[in-house]
Amino acid sequence: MVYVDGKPVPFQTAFTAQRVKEMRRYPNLDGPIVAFRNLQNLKFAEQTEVWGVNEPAVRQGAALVDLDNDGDLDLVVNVLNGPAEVWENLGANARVAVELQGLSPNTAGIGAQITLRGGAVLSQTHEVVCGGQYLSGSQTRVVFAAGAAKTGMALDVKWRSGKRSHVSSVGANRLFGSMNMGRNRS
Ligand SMILES: [Ca+2]
Repeated sequence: MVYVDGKPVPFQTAFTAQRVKEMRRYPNLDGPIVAFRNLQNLKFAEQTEVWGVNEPAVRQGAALVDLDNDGDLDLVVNVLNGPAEVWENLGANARVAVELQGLSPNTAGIGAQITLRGGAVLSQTHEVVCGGQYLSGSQTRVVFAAGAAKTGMALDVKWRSGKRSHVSSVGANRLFGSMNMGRNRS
């Protein structure tokens, strides 16, 4: 029981009344998912309407995951007071995917740095992370843009232990998942 204006009110009633009051004072600020294309010259071009992600809503967390296992990362977004959204990546550009298999307990290779050389740009590096995003966590699979390269790329992995793995003659549109060559420490 709480007291409102000196009168006893059940807690749930008071809480609901306060929430309604706040919602009226601060209405939703709906907006689109703002999307950009990397132009590879340190510039980005907005693609929000082109990619059809301009439906206004209040979205909070977003996670990248290859739901259909076709090698590109799809997008899952939660929506305030609405069903979650799943956005399929329909891009057909060549890519290289990597899924590390570390030793227990860090079986996903969290903290490892993966570098692809010779792809869309001279060098791309991505660190495998677990969580660290607002209200969401993405799949630990890492996807790089291969660009025009069909083969001849190289992958380097710097594990948390400091050990390194190397794969040469990497071809586009492949998933590399067996790189358990370094003991990881969480
Ligand atoms: Ca996909």
